[in-house]
Amino acid sequence: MNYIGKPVKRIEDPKFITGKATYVDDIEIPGTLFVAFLRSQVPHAYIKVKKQEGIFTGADINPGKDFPIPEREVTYVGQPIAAIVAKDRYEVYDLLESIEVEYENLPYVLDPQEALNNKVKVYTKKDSNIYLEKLWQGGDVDKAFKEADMVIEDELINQRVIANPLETRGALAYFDGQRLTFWSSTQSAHYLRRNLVSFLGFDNIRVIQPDVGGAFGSKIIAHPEEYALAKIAMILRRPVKWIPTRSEEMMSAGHGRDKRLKFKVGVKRDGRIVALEGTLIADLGAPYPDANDDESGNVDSTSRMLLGPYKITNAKLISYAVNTNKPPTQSYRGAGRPEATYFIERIMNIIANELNIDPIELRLRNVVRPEEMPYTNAFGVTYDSGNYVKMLEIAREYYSTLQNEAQKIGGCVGLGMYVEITAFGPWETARVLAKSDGKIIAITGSGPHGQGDPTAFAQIVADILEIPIERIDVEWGDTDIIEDGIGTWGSRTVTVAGSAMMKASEELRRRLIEVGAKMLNADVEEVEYKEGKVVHKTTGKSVSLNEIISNAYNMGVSLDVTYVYPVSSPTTPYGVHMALVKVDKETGKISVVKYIALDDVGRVINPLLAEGQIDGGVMQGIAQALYEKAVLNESGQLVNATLADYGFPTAVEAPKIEWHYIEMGFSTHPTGSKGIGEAGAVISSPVIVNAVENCLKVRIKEMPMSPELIVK
Ligand code: MCN
Repeated sequence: MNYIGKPVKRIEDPKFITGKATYVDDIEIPGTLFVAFLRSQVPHAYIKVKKQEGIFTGADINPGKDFPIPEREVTYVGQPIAAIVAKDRYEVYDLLESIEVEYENLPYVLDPQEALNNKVKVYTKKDSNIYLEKLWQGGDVDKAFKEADMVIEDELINQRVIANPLETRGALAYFDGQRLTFWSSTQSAHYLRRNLVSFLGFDNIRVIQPDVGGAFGSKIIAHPEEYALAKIAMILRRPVKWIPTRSEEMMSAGHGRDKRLKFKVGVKRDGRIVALEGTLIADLGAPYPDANDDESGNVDSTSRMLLGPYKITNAKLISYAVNTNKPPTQSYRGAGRPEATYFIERIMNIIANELNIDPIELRLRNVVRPEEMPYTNAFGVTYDSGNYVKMLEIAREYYSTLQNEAQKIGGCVGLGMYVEITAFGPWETARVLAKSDGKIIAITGSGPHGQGDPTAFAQIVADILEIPIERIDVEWGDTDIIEDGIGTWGSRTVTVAGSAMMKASEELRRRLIEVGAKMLNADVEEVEYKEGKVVHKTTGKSVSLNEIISNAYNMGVSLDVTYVYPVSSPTTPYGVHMALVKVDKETGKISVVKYIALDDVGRVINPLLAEGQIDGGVMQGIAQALYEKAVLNESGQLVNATLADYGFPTAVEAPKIEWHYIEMGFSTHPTGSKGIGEAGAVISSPVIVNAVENCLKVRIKEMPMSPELIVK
């Protein structure tokens, strides 16, 4: 093995750093018309859009239905209600003003707690605002609380935030009379294609994912505007492009998080948790009932991971996913796991402070022991492997150094531990083929968009085929080049798509040996594969990869392998993170001075890429702790819908982030890896809040910890 485990620089970077990347808005087809969407100004109303030339309403796009463009009922501010087409993007935005809409306002509800009582209906067509109500339970909570020495009750809020990738969503659609080609800034070309096929009832569709300027979960779903654009392209038979403005994006690309937990925890004097009970309320906003994805799927993820890495055998949770007349929430980096980690790690900090126990000691008294692995928690999730005790012991050293530094500068240290689930199924595809010019092409069915997975794939293929990495071209993001695929999310790509890539390469290697052996007039047992050559074990004669490739097809052997890797179970990375913060009590300003991350993600394929993911994820969580919140006013309008108003962090706010990977064993996937793409975002918010709470000695119940909140 030459490449796996090494900090190979990203092979996809040269075009980005030389300005040669192609984002969807860079693609120009002559004669393209621009599309803009008029958006609802009110949170709930019946609408009537006046039919005019060049305007597409729900009746044109989806007759008789309210999705993707409502024909009659709007349920949140920012919902697209009509599309207009013009020759250029400036004209199209001016023309939006010419669309006449009559609103018949309806009662609306914005507070999820209030929405639960169903007095005001979010959708007139639905009797209940409760999308999902679920009881999670293990052990005997009532009995266990009687054994507690202390019971703590409180409520914690994980606020609504916005993913905000630098590149907004956007798409270009062209129907040539036979085939629809659809370029989109998406996290999965295949997933988008499946959705367009089912919406249009037409399957001659090719979806292309050009370069993508970040997504963070917001480009998983097929957005209403994308369905509408595809339909408009089919009607007009001309290329049509849609690129939203930043404010539209912030309003309507889908928000993240927005969950609150009322909890009651029973502990022994020594800090052992004997029982945990809670009510979780997740605000879904108002995704249209026909939409294919929303935050409801992630509410289960928050619920089942609420117990963290701890052995809490008596636990009970009622979770509600409730609709309100707000913009929809959806997957945002971590998709439910950051909220779970936030709640349990805040609870741990509160217990540590109440009982005056060292935070590492408290966690050591509660974590699942290594001999209990694989461990299934009280809500049914299996943690596949790991040594939480050892991780905490390793963390102790870093923690005490950080505490010494804190003392010197008058700062405070916060700590958190997490376990999360990554590498979701159900499967992923890879295609590895040898071309007649000697190039090896590796194609993935997933949809990387900044993580660096293509470099990791090249490393994997190069190692299996024992050839220089430069011989490998990695391709993705086009439904024409590989039969099917799932996508990039849930920190699944290097593990699931990487395992598919590994298996496909192994099969290609097997075929190369088969052909090589035939060329050497030998049986496969008589030859061996070595550094891109097939060598006869006794005569020492060999044939090169290029020679094998040019002979294979004559021998009736295809060197084009597609492999579908089925995922039997996800895998659970874990770690301990800590931060040193300084709080200026006079101005309320909080500075994160240093951040240390210790993570066990199984085998690390490329430490440079993995570390980059930790840096970005940690910064996103710090931003949630300190700066970010989607602020909606009393009529459900997003009031900070610009980058100037929203607390978007920059490099200036980024602390020194130190990453150590603590490899304590491989996962059972062929790559041996566990995902890392979301870990930083999963754990860093509570680490920062815990640090500030330790400084202020006041219980913190909400984020962001803005200067106003601190000074108060
Ligand atoms: N890696 C590794 N060894 C491991 C685990 C990961 O070397 N044991 C490397 C991989 O090679 C890959 C990167 O780390 O380069 C992330 O891999 P993985 O954990 O498989 O996660 P995914 O590639 O599936 O990324 C998804 C994850 C998610 S869910 C969000 S949201 C997110 C994130 O990635 N969005 C991002 N990181 C992002 N980074 C960028 N630049 N842009 C986004 O939109």
